Amino acid sequence: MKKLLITGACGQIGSELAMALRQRYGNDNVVATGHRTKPSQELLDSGPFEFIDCTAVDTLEKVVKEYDVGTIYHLAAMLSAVAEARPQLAWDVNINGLYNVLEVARKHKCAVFTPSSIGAFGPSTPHDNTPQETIQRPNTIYGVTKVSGELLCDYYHSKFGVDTRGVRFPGLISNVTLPGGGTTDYAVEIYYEAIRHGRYTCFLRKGTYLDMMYMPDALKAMIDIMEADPSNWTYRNAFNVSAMSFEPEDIAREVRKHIPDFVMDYNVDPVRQAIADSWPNKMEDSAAREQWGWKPDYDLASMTSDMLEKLSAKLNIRT
Ligand code: AKB
Repeated sequence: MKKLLITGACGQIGSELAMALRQRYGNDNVVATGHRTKPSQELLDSGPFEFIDCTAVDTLEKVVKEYDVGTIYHLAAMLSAVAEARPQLAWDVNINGLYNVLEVARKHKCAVFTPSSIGAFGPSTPHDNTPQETIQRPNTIYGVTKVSGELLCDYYHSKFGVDTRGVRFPGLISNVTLPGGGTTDYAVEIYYEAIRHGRYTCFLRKGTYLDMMYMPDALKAMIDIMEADPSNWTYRNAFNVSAMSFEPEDIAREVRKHIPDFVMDYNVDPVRQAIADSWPNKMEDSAAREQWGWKPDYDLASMTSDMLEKLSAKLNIRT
């Protein structure tokens, strides 16, 4: 079997995807790769791990050749808030890194999964039921790299026949690895702080609706889209996938069903608020549902029960 390779395997998505792919395809068939972040012992013990830098193409190509890689899950990228603080670096990592992955895929005939994001939309995009095809004029460097990435992946498919596929992820919520500098991170932090301290100070304003998804559904989307038959697809690299939409008060209310004394207040971060305000409230995802069977399992209530149960066990704190 040709191997699968994950870039960014120590990150929020990659750390869980690596274990899910190893369980599905066999430990030795999944090569986890990272750059600077120290890999977890679980990742090191369960299968191959290599250090690469996606912005240095030879480090990636060497591993692809050595392991006979057939599919690359390219997850190494900077998230919205950290990208806004270092825009030049964000361009280098998010665009030059992707370009290198696509070039290696072209030369070695690999399939490529690349996540886009709700960040590919901007203030002039319709915010409710955001269509699959619509205005994309993001005003963040993160968004600029996401739109460019979607187009670049489409181009590598039509021009060179590279099997590129991808989705536009909402904010992702997980209990394994913390996200690294996104705008939707509040929806992860709230659970940790509710369990640890019974209170949370939210950096987004009350009433800020955003599209969100629980990590098990995101893992399912990434596996399903790469296993699906794409012969009748209309799109390839930027399928809207949606699971739930909520604002900070909704998630606080849900947490209070489990931790009745939970208190939330607000200290708005203007940078992340401006980014959130430019993003959709909820995407319309019928193309993904019709073309490759996308259907999420979790809503806010079921995600909250599972998050609090798993995190209480992980943090060893009873709620
Ligand atoms: C971020 O907040 O930057 C990410 C995203 C929605 O792309 N979670």
